[in-house]
Amino acid sequence: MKRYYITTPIYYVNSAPHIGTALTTIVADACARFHKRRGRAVYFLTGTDENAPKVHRVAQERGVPTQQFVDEMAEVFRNTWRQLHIEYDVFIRTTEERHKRVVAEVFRRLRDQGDIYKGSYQGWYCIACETFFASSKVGDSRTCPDCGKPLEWRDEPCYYFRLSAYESRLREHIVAHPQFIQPEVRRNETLGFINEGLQDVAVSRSGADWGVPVPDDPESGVVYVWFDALLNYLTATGWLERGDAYRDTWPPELQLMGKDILPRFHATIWPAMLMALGLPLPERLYGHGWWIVNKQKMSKSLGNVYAPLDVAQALASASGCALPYAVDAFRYYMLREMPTDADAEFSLEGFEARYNGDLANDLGNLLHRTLSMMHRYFGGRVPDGARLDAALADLFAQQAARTTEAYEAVDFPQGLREAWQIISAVNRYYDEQAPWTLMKQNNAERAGQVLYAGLIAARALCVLVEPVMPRVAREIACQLNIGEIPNWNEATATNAFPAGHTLQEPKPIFPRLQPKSGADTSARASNSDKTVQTTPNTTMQDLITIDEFKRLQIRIATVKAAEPVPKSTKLLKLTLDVGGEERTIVAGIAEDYTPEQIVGKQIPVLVNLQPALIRGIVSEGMMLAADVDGKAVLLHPDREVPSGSTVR
Ligand code: ME8
Repeated sequence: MKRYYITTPIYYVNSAPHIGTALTTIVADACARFHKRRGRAVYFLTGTDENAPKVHRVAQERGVPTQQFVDEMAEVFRNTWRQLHIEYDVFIRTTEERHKRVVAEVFRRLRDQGDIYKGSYQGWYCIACETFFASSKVGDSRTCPDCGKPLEWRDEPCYYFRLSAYESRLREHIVAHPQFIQPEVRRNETLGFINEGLQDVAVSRSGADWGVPVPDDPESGVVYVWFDALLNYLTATGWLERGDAYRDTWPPELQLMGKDILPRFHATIWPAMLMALGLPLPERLYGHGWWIVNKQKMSKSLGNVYAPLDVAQALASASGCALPYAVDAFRYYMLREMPTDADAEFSLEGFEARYNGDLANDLGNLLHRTLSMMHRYFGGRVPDGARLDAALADLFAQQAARTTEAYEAVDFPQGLREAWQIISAVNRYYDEQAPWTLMKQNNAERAGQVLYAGLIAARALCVLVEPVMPRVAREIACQLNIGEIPNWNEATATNAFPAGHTLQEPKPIFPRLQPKSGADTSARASNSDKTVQTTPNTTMQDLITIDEFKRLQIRIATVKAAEPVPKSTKLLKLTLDVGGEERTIVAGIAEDYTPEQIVGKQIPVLVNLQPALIRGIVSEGMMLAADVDGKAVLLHPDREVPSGSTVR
């Protein structure tokens, strides 16, 4: 049976995954899970692009053998994906022998049939983009038209792929298959790119010693990394090795990538290579937009590159949310705010707002308040005669269908908006029907029916969010006590909870993040049975990195002398010994300690604080003490330590 074949790009391993790389992989994982849950056999491929010159260069700069470097980095990618709940079927690495055999074989075949020919190359190369540019495309600045980095001049004999010969066939294919390139904006970009005229592309690099050697002509160096990398999608099917059996996956139904690598590579060179090989083309190429940070492209030099796990971990620490659910919350944010046509701004504030608003207030609260009331009013058992009002049943089914349609179109923001309509409908329904009032009026039967809507809605959400938040979905299924996550097309079944079905005690999945100050604009108006969840007292933006912490130099000082500061009731002037160095500091502890009580004591002091003039005294640091209801309480080492000892 043909498997639904989904791919991500294979990632350059010169640096670790960031939120941009994670976006494509999370989108692919959500698509794979969605199609699996709809009953398709899925084949989900990701991996690493290891033969690139820039990868080799970074390994050399670090003084590590390149093979060792790529081995280590491939592990970093695998670990990151595992921790982000990515469930791929195959992880391919372009340094694998089976892949090198495919590259060599394709190169040979195309050369034998005249689609690859020998010539010479004069032009510019961008190492960052691993892309050749004809002189005519490069301005006087000699910087890359795509990324703006300086270009390298190349003048070398090389092989060319006859891309120009495929120009009209490519155009015809794109025009005849509106599904082939999505979203529409990328299709138009690609047609624009092709209409400028396709040039043959250099597909070998002489003088290079890392990559797949040009077959039968090693003097010509190695195969161009993009020609090599694109073929990973074919290698992973077992083409060359499995006879016709590779067709159980080929061609891919969905190839996902960022917008930068769609028009030039995946929508032109790649299908042209497949046409040259006589292979069917992928059905759909989808190019999402980019995450930008503070309106700028992410870059190491700007220091605005986020590592996905750091973001999830920070949320977990700040909110008290268990890490697997914080990871799912991160996945939710990635997909809810996913840049589709245009680029989108990634921000921690935006993440917090989605977390508090959509997850803690909406989804978490729907489950929590429904289960709480079921326990309070019905001892945690579904009462007799509970059934769903027809209007709600229709609405749930309609929203599930809309979610399905949007997920099918890789439009996760829309799909999630549609699914969340179910939550809003139940919240409105609770407010209108007020089960708490019904209970006071001794109308338990009607109250049970109203709460039954919450159960059906929570179960539907469990199904509809699974592709996006797989661990949260499992937890919802567990609290609803329904065992396995239900099948996709039974998401809104109205008879899912028989009378007497027991429910678990509710446990908050998404503890709220405390707003920094003032009103929390992300929170929705509360209604009467609002769940109270634990509130930590730090928000994510309050968290500092370990590097920021390391800038603080805290040492143990011994207090040599202490005296009151004239005309002040609060301040003491302390003379300290910090590892043989004498320092003076002014400390606000005179109301809590007399000079006699502090002399001889060992205390922690922040020694790299900018000096300050306080009441005419230069204070060269700050002592650290516990603050108990505004009173200072001294901190001491457990035992006497050499003065000047570092605190870390
Ligand atoms: O291009 N926002 O690998 P890569 C969203 N090895 N997506 C982003 C992004 C951002 N800020 N930054 C990068 C390569 N990406 C090649 C692929 S496939 C045969 C070879 C996306 O590691 C980018 O658009 O540079 C691309 O889809 C992916 O990360 C990998 O980028």
